[in-house]
Amino acid sequence: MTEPSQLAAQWKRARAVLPGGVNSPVRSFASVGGEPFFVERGEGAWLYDTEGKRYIDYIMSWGPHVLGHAHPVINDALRDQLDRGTSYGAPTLAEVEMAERLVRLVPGIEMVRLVNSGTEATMSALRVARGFTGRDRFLKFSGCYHGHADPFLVAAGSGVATLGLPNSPGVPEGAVRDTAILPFNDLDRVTELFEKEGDEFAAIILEPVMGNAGMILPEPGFLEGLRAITQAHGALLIFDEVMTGFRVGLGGAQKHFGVTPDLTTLGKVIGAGLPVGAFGGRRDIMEQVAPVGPVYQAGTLSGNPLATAAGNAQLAWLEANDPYDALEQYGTALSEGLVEIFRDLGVPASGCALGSMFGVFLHEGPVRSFEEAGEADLELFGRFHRAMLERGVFLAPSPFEAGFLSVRHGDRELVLTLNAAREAAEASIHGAS
Ligand code: HOZ
Repeated sequence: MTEPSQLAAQWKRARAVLPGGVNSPVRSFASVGGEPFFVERGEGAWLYDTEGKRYIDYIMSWGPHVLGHAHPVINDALRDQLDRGTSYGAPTLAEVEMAERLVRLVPGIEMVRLVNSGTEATMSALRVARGFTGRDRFLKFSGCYHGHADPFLVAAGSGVATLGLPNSPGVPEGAVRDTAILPFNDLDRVTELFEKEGDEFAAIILEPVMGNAGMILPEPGFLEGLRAITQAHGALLIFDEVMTGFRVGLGGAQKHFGVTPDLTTLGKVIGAGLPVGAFGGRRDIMEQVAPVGPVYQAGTLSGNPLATAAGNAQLAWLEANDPYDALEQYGTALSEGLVEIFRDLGVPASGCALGSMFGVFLHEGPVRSFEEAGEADLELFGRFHRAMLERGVFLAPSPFEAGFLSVRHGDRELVLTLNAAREAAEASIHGAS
């Protein structure tokens, strides 16, 4: 048990050597206020802090733990690999196994390259799209986050939006000169842009379900429309499924919505908590990647044995058990419950759930874009977040994030969460904590 004074001292120690005391900005609680806790351990649906307090976790390391924290299947796979070494810088059959599984399950992937993070996956996919088409420009949608590589750091949702940063200093103008931005779900604007300048575009990249601006679903026809527009103009369609891959269902959002992109990026979820990412797609495009083709991409730790061991174990479990309907039932009950609690108290709210992801906006809805997400009551969300934390529920510390479930979230966690939410909503609306 850590004394409060000890916790303050630990934060001081952290802030002295890490910017903001953290290694990724959104962890700092900058937009919701209050102090983060230090994690001591995770088990199933729960996190335990260094003060001995526990929380129902709806972040799940921002996606990876579909099986919950410290699942025996993952731990056994890691232990088995540990005894055989942690990195070789040489090929393994576990990489081939993971690639085969991704090719089998994700409709748009015929060939794949494993990397170390979602950021690496998206920056590499963009390079491949540019190399393949011989064009430089690409379109992204405001609020879609594609990692922190320079060309994507415009209207990037997630951490930058959380901190109120429109763009990041340090990104040269030249790096974003070829980045076009439009609002999500606005097919007319995309059509208009591509009618004028479509033959300059290498790609359209998007999160098929936005998860870095809160959770926003594509409207019927949006993904299909983007598929038709890119095909008509010789541009590639890239689905960034770093969040949605193996989260909304086994084949990702592309399988769920029946729209197949040319390239797909995957990330943390395929590593079950170990650092990993992947980009893959049509064979003719992926054959542009070195050493088969001229588009360079490399990494000492790519396809790391621990990451592939954990990832293969999680993906095999998911393929064998297909838990997504049950997860979606929980997510629907949770998002509908939260919306009802706020509406009963006179606060506009809306939400959705798909597979193992869910989201709630303090906005009457429907929320169709990042612009509309910004109209939600962000201050009330901050107070609600703190009140939930006091009651042992850990929501993402930003209104611009989706929530993540695991197969270890059950009826008990749902009831505890909604009971806490009733109290927390009342307290946050009426100013008490
Ligand atoms: N993209 C994730 C959340 N939006 C990453 C979490 C982080 O930024 O630390």
